[in-house]
Amino acid sequence: MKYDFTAIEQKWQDKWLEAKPYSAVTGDTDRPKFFGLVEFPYPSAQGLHVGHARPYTAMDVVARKKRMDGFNVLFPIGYDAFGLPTENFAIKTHTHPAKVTHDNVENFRKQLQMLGYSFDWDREVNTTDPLYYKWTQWIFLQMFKKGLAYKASMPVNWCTSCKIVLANEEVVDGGCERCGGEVIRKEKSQWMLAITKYADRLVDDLDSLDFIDRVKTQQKNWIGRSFGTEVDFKTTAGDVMTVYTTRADTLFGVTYMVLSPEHPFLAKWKDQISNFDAVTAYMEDAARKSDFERSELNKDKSGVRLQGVSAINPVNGTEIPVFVSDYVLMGYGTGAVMGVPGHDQRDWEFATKFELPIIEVVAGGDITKEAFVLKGDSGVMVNSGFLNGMTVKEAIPAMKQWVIDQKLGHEKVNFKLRDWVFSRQRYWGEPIPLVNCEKCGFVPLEESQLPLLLPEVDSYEVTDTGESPLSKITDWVTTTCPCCGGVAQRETDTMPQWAGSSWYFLRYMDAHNDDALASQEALDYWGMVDWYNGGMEHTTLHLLYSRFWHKFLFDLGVVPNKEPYSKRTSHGMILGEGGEKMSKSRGNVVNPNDIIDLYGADTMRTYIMFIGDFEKPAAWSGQAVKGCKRFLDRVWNLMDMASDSLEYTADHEAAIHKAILKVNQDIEAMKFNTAIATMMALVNDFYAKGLTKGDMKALTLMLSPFAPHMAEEMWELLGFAASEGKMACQMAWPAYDESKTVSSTVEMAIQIGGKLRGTVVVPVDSDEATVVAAAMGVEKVAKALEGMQIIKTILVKNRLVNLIAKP
Ligand code: ANZ
Ligand code: ZN
Repeated sequence: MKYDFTAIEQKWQDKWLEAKPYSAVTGDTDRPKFFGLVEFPYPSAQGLHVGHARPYTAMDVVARKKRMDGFNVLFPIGYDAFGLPTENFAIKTHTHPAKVTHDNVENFRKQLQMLGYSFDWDREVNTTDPLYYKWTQWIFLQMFKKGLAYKASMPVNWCTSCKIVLANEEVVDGGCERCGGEVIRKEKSQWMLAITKYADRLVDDLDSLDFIDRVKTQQKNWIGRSFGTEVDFKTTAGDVMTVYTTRADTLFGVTYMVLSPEHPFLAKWKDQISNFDAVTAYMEDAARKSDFERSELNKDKSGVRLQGVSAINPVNGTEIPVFVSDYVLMGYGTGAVMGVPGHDQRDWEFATKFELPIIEVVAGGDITKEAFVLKGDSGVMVNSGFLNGMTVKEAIPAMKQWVIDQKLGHEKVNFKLRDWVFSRQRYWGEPIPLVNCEKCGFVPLEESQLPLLLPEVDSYEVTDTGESPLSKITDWVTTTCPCCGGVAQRETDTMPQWAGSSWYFLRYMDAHNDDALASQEALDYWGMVDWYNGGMEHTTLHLLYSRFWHKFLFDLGVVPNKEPYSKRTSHGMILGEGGEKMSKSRGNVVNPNDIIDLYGADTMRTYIMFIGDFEKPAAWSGQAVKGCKRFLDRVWNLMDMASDSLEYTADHEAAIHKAILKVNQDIEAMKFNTAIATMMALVNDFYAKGLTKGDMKALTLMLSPFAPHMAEEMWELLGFAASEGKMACQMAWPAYDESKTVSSTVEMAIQIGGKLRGTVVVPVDSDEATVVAAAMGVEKVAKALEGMQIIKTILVKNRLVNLIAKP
């Protein structure tokens, strides 16, 4: 019988859609629950690509396995469909973005179903559905009411080609993340979300989560919490210059001070600074550089010394020069720093360039060559008055205390994290449900007015001023104030694409609820996502944003948990043949549809799981795809060879128990490739020694999470569907007997006088007498011992025996 994958896959996909074996049941207390989550796709016009197939197949394997383990599994999918690519495509093709989205979603759904994913299709969500974005708007309103959404005029990143404001994280190497266009700075009034209010909790609560280390580290670095001291320096200009330092211990080593080019003191000191022209010119120069350029290490240091103003080091009364330099950023700390060239590399480079003194205050390095930067706990204080002899670790708090006692400053915690720029001047996003009234200011819509629907427009192009296209629809914009009834204007900015994805996992719990984002029962029952796998590129944006929204909802009492996700893992990228990134221009993009046409979805799934270590990037190989197809063919053909017995073949028993255990553990550990290798070895065994239907049953169940269509078909053909009255996907994971997974014999090395002379197979845990007797039966050993007498035997159980002999 031929393995007709096309017919088989269609047959089972239809059956699954009809019988719904993958439905999650809210409130089922008979089974433990498991909520497995993948990052829902952006439904682009290009369709699903192999980059989706890797994480989706992985979590599908896990979900299928969890069902077999008796869990009530929630494994949902949806579409993150607002955003620029669709809007730009709509502009280009003169099609409404809603229509574009609809068509793309249809295509995505078809592709996802073709891959045999066990999603619960009744819970599908779409962020552009008004019934969905009603709740996105509702959450925003709660944030507004709690003061977490506020308007601020700020220098924003302006993409000159997309004509939109970009969040910092959307600017890559000074260019637009989306179009690569030039990004300049522009003052604009924006809606902001105060994620920084949650910064401490976003760091601290990571400790309780089962996230892979690199995710935790990246989030911590992004939030960038630093514990330091603010210290006041008197200046001859009269004002006190406050600096932020994490190294209060180095105060005796301060030889100069630096103000950021944007620091307000510079303009204020206009009359005291005798070279103000040069300072102004420097400030203008700096304004043209990005923060990224300015803070790069190893870049040539520049600056101007302020003539006529100096500062006093409070620890020793020394008068020190003050500079303006662009390596100090206004957006961090106080926008001013104390220069410690002996122990900060950027300060060292600056001091070297401007020939400023470099003082050693921590012994152990060679400051004539480079700064001696703190590494671990090393270093003892020198040239530092009352700190001398202390370690850096002791000196930091000691100096901090001195500063506090002298009323020269205080402890301070700083963060790198900035508030979230939340408005976009584009059409295809959630309308922000606020109106602006001359009398009342920004007023929230009544909740009963939600969803505030996106109005129809004729053109989606942004205006030249960069206002949203919505601003052109005057009869939509003009409205009445919910507060005073007077004339008011609707907010015309829309939300960023990150909004809808910040809470979508909650909607899956109760996807059609019109009275709440999800019912209390559903929220309580499903609780935290048990396992969320997704891309590393989402670590500092989506993953952080959604943790923030979830914490906010927790504070409101809407959700029962502080954190949304118990466990987070991440997969490596799929590269093209030859190990390069897949891209249209390289012509190395693999389309999953082509693979499905040629070999079937089960081969695609098996290959994408076999391709290599799940956490690492892996290069596509057409050759290896064929190898996986061959493996499935071989499995299929085993059906003809199987004898009728339902027992395991004695020869295979240990191997089958071992394989069941190994595949089980490997799926949990995301070692999908070795799970498949284990089954490949088992299949080889079956070919070598023959097999029973019982052997085949175990193999079919083991393979079913990976190649579900083929497994169902074999299950049926072998008669198990009839005898068990269930589909393979509804069966329990095959049982294994741990005692049978251990072999009963071991191969041991035989040494004579420490030299290897042969090996012998003996029962596990054999004693000395048994091993020696068996060893004597080995011809080479017997020969070597001819005429000799064993005077000592050294036995390493189950590994080796060393015989010491003399004539
Ligand atoms: C003196 C010093 C001596 C420093 C030393 C470091 C090492 P983190 O850990 O990232 O918070 N700094 C402070 N504000 C700055 C700004 N606006 N622009 C550029 N640099 C700034 O870094 C804190 C350290 O970065 C501070 O501690 C300050 O340099 C510098 F051996 O003060 B330090
Ligand atoms: Zn009003």
